[in-house]
Amino acid sequence: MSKIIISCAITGSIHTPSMSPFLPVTAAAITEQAIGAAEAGAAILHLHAREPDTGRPSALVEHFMAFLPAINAATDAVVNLSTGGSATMTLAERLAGPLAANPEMCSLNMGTMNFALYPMLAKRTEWLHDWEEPFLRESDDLVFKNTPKDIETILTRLGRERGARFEFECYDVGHLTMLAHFVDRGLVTAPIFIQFVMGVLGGIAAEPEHLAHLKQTADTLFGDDYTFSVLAAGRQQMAMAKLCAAMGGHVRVGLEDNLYIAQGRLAKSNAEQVELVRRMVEDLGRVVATPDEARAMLGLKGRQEVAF
Ligand code: KMH
Ligand code: ZN
Repeated sequence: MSKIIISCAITGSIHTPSMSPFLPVTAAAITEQAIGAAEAGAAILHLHAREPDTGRPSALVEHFMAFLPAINAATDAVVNLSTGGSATMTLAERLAGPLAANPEMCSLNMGTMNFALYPMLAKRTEWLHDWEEPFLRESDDLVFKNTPKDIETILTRLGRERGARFEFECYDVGHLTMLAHFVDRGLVTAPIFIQFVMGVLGGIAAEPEHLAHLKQTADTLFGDDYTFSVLAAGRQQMAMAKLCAAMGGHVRVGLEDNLYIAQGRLAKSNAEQVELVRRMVEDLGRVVATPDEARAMLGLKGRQEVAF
């Protein structure tokens, strides 16, 4: 089996500050936790930006630039910026940070979908900030827009024009067909890095039989041209990571996807999750890839090409 790439998604735009005191939202906290995750073994850092005083998801370039240089100075980890941002943002807003920062990697979401966050309302009634409750409640009538035109725009402006390569986030089997369509159009080239995103309400559930089906479908569509990873949102995060590692895949952890380290126990940092998944995959006999080994496996352009 290949060396295993551990990705860590540091803060995201799904969880809100009231859900965990350990969710990093300031530039200093995002920086500190990204460095800690890299030191624990994460080869790829997946990053969103937030408004420092309220923790609200932000599309502002200044909020990305408040932490990117410090992270880049302190680690050689691959920086992977979100083009998903938040489902509340326009595509132009979602692309502002990545276009300015010119990262080695970006996420790319392979289909329009529901992205239901409102079930998390059931867990609390008190909120630190006014934006949190409506942000979650209004997700019942929100479309996370990723049309073929949007996908082509991202592939062109960040891929062809700036040399970024992608974490193709596939939340369902049909997203794999869409990805194959863009391979057929010549807009996606090997090595193809597919992130099976499981457990989001609006996408495929985080169940072993679905992971097996996703992999079997990807094997048929992409053969030796792809490599796969899994992220499971919520309580299935570590179980699905372990299963995926046993299947020869890569893994993603981080507080973007799950706030807990065990049932009922909040993770105190992203590094805590990286340390746990590292122990798990090494117990399975997998060897963790360094950032440069990940660059070689994924065909990345190198740190010298970024703009931060
Ligand atoms: N925050 C979600 C709306 C990505 O980073 O591209 C989508 C997301 C995936 O986080
Ligand atoms: Zn993300």
